[in-house]
Amino acid sequence: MTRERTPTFVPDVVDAAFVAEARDLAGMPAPGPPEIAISGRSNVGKSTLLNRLAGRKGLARTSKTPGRTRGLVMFSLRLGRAAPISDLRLIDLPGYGYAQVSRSERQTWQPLIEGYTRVRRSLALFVILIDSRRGIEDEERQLYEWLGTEHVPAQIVLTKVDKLSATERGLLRERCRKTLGGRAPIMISGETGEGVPALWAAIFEAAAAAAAAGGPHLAADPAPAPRGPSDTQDP
Ligand SMILES: Nc1nc2c(ncn2[C@@H]2O[C@H](COP(=O)(O)OP(=O)(O)OP(=O)(O)O)[C@@H](O)[C@H]2O)c(=O)[nH]1
Ligand SMILES: [Mg+2]
Repeated sequence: MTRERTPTFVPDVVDAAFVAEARDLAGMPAPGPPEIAISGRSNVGKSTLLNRLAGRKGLARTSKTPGRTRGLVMFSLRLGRAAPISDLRLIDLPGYGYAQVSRSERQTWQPLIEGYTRVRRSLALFVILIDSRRGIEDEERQLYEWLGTEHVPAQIVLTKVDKLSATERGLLRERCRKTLGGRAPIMISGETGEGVPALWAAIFEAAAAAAAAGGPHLAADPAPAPRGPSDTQDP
């Protein structure tokens, strides 16, 4: 079953600030407001989308050079009174699948992403960005399934849809539904802002669900590391 979400609105972001960049789990700030993690391949548009959500062009660094975000970069947002929540955090995750990032560096940040995802009690929604021109590949499918086994709420977002025709969008949406099931993917352009209200709706829904559940997702015991998406992410 797929569910369409009615686009609501784009909240006023009254304050947006860099909090920290963590290169390991010990470097993460203490949990606070609900966290929305933004993941995806290098160059998919994570930082651009984060800036769009924050309503600030230069908050997260964007680049034509893939693989620039190396740590886990956290920003805090304070929302205007019309929004259902007042505070949240956005996490810009390092991009995967970029061959030029050295192996040793990959070995550092893949456990970082997995560790963060599994133990972070304040993680409310894990957003997987997919370039709409590439479509879903094995990495995304495995990541999505792994998040399911970890009980982490996930949302697929197709980026750069400004580059697709209406026909291409229709075909892609159908393909995603068939391949992934679950929630309908959200089609977004970080450049034009198209689809951003639907993502806000998903964020508010996830934050409300996390609050109703008494906090975050039910993270599994962090001790023994299971097979994670890193097993398959090397290009
Ligand atoms: N046309 C179009 N271009 C986009 C969109 N989003 C991002 N871009 C462009 O894609 C490139 C990469 O964007 P980033 O936001 O830096 O991508 P990223 O996923 O943060 O990349 P890494 O941090 O290197 O993993 C930049 O040149 C952006 O201008 C979009 O929605 N539409
Ligand atoms: Mg980036």
